[in-house]
Order: sequence, then C-alpha cells, then structure tokens
Amino acid sequence: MLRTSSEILKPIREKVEAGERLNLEDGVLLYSDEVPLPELGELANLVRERKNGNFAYYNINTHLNPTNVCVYRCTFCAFRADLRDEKGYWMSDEQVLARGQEAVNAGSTEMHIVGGLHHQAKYDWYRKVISLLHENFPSLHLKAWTPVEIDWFARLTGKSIRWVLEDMVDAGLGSLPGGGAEIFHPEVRNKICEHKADSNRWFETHRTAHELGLRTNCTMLYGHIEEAYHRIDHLLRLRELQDVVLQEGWGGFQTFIPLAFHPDNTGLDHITKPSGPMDLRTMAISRLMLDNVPHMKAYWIMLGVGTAQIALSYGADDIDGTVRHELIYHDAGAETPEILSVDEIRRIIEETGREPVERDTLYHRVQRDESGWRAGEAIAVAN
Ligand code: V47
Repeated sequence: MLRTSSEILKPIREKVEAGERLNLEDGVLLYSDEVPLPELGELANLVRERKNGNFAYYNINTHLNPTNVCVYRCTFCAFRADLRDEKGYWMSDEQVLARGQEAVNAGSTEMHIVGGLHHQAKYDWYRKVISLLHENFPSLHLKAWTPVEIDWFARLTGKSIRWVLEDMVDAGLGSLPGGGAEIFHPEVRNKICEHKADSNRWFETHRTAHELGLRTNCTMLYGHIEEAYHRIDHLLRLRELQDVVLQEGWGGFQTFIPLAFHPDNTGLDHITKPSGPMDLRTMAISRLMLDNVPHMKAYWIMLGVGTAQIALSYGADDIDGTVRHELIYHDAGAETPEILSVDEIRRIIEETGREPVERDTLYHRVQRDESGWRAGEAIAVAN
C-alpha cells in the first residue's frame, strides 16, 4: 500500500520531537520529493525556535579579498584570475588600510577576509594584511582565511598548520570563516577542486583552530554535481567533529552556512542555479542534521533577500550582515544588492515576525552609543 507523505515523515518527526539524532538514511530521505517542503520546514522551525527562540541575528561587516589571483582553478569559481589576467588584482598596503578605515567608519564590527593564492605572494604578505588591520583598527574582529589558505601558508613556510594558526593569531586573527569546504566527499571534491586542500586537511585545520580556542564557521556548496548522499555525508562529517570539540570544551563551529551554487562565469555554467525550494530544503535539512551547531545562516547575498527571509522560518536564525565589497557571488551572477543598510536589514528581519539582534562575530549582543560599540552579554543557545 502507498504511504502518505505524513506517514513517510512520521518516524523522523518523532525523533526530532524527542530531540533524537537523525542518521544518514533519514537525511537522504528528507531530500526526496516524497517529503513535502512545508512539513519539513515546520520541523526545522521547531528546532530553530527551540535553540534560538524568535531572535534573528545580523552583524555589521565588510569583506576584503586582498587578491583574486589564484594558483588553483576550482571549476565553480568565477572570482579567481590568472597571473596575467586583465581582471587580476593584488592590493597594496594602502588599499588594505583604506578598506579598514572604511569599515570602521561604517560601524563594522567584523572584517571577513579571504582571497586567491597569488603565485608571487609570500607568507609574510598574508600575515601583514592581518597585522596591519589589527594594529590600526583593533576594534575590528578579523575573520580570515579558509583551510585552503592556511594549508597554502603551511606549504609556503614549510611549517605545520598549528604553527601558521598560532602565528596568525599573534598577528591579530580572530576566527576562521566557513569557506573552502565545498563538498567533502572525494567523488565530488576530486572533480570540482582536485588540487586544493582535501577534506582531511580542511578538518585538521578547523580541529586545530578549535584546540587553540578559536571559533570557526562551516559551509557546504550545493546545487552543482553532487547528490543528496554527498550532502548528508558532508553534514555528518561536520557534526562528528563538533561532537569531539564540545566534549573537549574547545572552541567550535558557531554557524553553518549552506551556499547555493551560482553558475555564471564558472566552468560549470551549463548547470542551472538551485531553485528557491531547493535552497529552503537544504536549509531545513541542515538545521535538522546539525543538531550540535548553534546557528544557521541564511546568507542573503547568495539566497536573495526574499528567500533569506523565508529561510528564517526554515531553520535559519542568522542573516549575515550588511556586507560591503562582496565579490565571490557577484562575479558569479548574484543579482542581490552590494550592501544593505542597518535599517534595511532590520526591516527585512522584522517583516518575517522575528526580532532583529545585532551580534558581533563571536555572538555577543552589540551595544552602541556615541563613542562606538562594545560587546555585551554572550548569546545563549538552548541544546
Ligand atoms: O569557499 C565560490 C563558495 C565560499 C561560488 O563564514 C561559491 O560567515 C556559489 O565561505 N557559487 C566563500 N558559491 C564564501 C564563504 C562564506 C560566505 C558568507 C559567510 C561566511 C562565514 C562564509 O563561496 C567558497 C565557495 O564554497 N563559492 N564560488 C559560486 N560560483
């Protein structure tokens, strides 16, 4: 006899309601058309509200991509340039400092720094990007470098990942962003970015950062050549590290950001961008599978404002920030604005019935007065 969609979802619903873990088979099933999106969203929202109530977090942030010239040729990337490309650039110290000043003038609490691996740049230059910003603008939290960069720095210096991370912290690094994760499973990773840091190296970097007490984010790039199995495998690998980290009482993953593939100007431009329903399904499944990660981010730059708003009821509790100078998605065809004002981002959240809360990178409430901003109380998240 045919089972109705409610019957198919029932065992998973029971697990979620009881606070039990979902497994690989559950996750793959949730990606099937037999599971209706509204019911899936309702379950994810249950977990989201259990953990984060009615709050929706945002920050005031600025991006810095110090160079787009890159030795790697990931097929999904529209941002990179060859050494002699006309679009290639490599920022001077003055340009980096000007970006820092602009960020501080705009009230930013965070600078998100990632970029290409320039054929001619030495490790000391990457370190200087961090130390210059930290020394001149100490109030800015520097969320910088993915494991792909940290791995490259280890190769450039002949040192370990731990050494590079400690040296970068010494220069002013505050945390790691979530990029470079793509899809961990080698069946996919070897096709879309075969040369750069593999999943073992990615996890070694985050695990070491966590051991050093740093907080980090994590991502998944979906909607290209991967299948449901690869996505769930990816989420489970993240959940496994977070289990260890929480048990040891180290830093850990704060936020997961599902990243929808944007095909324009990439080596995969024959693929259609994931649909709104696929974006919402992936957000909801991520919330349900990653039961030990406190926050889910609906990155409005990548989802579009409308889908990001709906995602706040499909598992997400964070919408990223005001964002200025974003290049990675805009080079790949994103049609979202380049920046939102604080009033706009708060309105976007309020329109969904959620309560906007400005946070800093490490999830403290931000308090502002005429003299500037300071980190207030830590944001509590229920298990
Ligand atoms: O690692 C690159 C992805 C990532 C494309 O930590 C693409 O708070 C889609 O990690 N289509 C960088 N995705 C962005 C990132 C991020 C973004 C926002 C917040 C945080 C955070 C992290 O973007 C890359 C790669 O996975 N990416 N090209 C593309 N064409």
